[in-house]
Amino acid sequence: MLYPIATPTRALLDLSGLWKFMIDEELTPIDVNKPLPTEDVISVPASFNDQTASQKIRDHSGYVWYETNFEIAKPLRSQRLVLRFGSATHEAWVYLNGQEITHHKGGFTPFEVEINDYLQDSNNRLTVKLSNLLDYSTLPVGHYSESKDENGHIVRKVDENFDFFNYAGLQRPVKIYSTPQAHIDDIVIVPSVDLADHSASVHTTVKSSDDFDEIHVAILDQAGKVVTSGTGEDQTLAIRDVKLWQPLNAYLYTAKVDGIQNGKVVDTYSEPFGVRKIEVKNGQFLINGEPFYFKGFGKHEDTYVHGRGFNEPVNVLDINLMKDMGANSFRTSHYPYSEEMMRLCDREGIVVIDETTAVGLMVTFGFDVNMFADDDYEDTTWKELKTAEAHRQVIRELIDRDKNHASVVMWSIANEAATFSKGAHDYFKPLFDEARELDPQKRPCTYTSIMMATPKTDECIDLVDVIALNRYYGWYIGNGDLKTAETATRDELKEYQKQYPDKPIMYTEYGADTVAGLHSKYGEPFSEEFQEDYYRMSSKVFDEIPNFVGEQLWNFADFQTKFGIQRVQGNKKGIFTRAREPKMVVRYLKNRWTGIPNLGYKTK
Ligand code: BDP
Repeated sequence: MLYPIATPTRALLDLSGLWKFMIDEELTPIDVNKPLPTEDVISVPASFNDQTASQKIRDHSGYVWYETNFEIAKPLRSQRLVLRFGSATHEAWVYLNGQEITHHKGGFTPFEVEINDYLQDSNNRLTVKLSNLLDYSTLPVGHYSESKDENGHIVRKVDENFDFFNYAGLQRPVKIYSTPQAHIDDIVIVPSVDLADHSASVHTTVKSSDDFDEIHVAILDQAGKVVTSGTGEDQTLAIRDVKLWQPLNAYLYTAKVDGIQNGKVVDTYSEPFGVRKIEVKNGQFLINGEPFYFKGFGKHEDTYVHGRGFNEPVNVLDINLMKDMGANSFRTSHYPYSEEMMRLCDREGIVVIDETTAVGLMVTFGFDVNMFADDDYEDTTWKELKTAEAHRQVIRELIDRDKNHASVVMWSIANEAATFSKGAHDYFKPLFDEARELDPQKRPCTYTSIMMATPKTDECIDLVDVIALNRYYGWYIGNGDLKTAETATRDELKEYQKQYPDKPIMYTEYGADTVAGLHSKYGEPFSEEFQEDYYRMSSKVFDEIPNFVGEQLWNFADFQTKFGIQRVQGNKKGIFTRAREPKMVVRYLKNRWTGIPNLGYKTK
């Protein structure tokens, strides 16, 4: 799916701003033929939750309504007009002038619909009903329950089966774009690099409305100069003296696609792309033929007031903070991030592990890891969950959206699923097959593994190209005891290395809750000293393991979660606070990471 942009043949309207907003109390039905019965407003794009002084609205589980009015300039009415949501969390029913025009489930991927047939000459009313409900059939996974209040009204409850606040709303840009009737629908770009020859062949496939006489593709360099061009829906173009997209040293070409009718350009679209080669070989993760070392983070889209809403200044700041520390990568834990962030990473040379919304796929998830030691413990996840269809859908939509991004080097199919439990392999095998089949660039695939999934118990390691571990020795296990944690970390990594000598291993989570400003002469847990000691211990072990190809710590910044006795206004494992102030450990990590080359670490 193409990102919406203005081009010489396309106009773009942004519906950001104040929309009418109300929660649905489910007392009287809402009539979509009339304006919403409220004067309250909310800002779009953003989560609705933190824009209110009312706890009832903030914590509402169920349905909410959004409404805006817009005008379309007359000259545009002859064009094909498409309404596009960057996302709508988690399920949306969309009405234009009272008629339902589309429905979408899944809160972190875009969807669009043609609106010409529903438009009025003026004062178009766009109404959106959203649900923030999650259950055993959705991704993310929530425990859903219903009860009745004293008046017999339904009370819905979602207990998140994951460790982040269930922010919802129109969290990403809502836009209308125009195209001519004959239009380009999608562009697929697959570069193959010949490293020895300093050349690349770029395979482009253009999907269109089928009424062009000819499709023309020109590849422009960063200065806008045409380096090669050709004609055809499906073709391979050669680039000599190719400039590679490298980690933290990005070079972007542009594929300028023209749809031609009677010798005239009718539709045109420009897609930026990078040329780079990704391989997993001999226990290493290679970018452009050289071993890459991941330095960076698991993150969240989470900021004050915006909630999980698009916050571009913070995205820019986060990337700058990462680069300043010598970091080169992050994972989009635990859902696809905004398209704007992916485009930013392409430009900045930030390497991304792109994750689906598959989080919470373990029905017994909790912070008490001791329960797993119990002989009677049995995990019944794969008997209970009905997420396979939603999972297939998000894989399809994520790959469709992000397939051309140079920054994306690997897909994470799930976070901390019960891969140790009976039925896991049957569940995951078709999903990995599908991802591999769908990705035109054939990137490696992984899932991030939960602590209970060990070299002994994990049933799905054969499915992954890279072993990605989320580990909390010294925090959830043996809290405060870094000596024992060091041994456990080392023993487990050695075991993985021994059993899977050809698979690269990395940490995709490790960390310790740390209250900014809390200090301890004794290095007690929650202090800034402990956080630093914890990371020093971990780094030491990482450097001993030959196939260890990267460290992405948990978390870039403190973030909001649901309530719980383990959370004090959220998760405090950030190395930055939620306001992006550095904790003490940032100096240590900056020092370490600026000393580790992006390419060739341990081999030079
Ligand atoms: C892991 C999850 C992550 C949590 C983290 C933690 O993948 O979402 O926030 O641990 O407990 O279970 O801090």
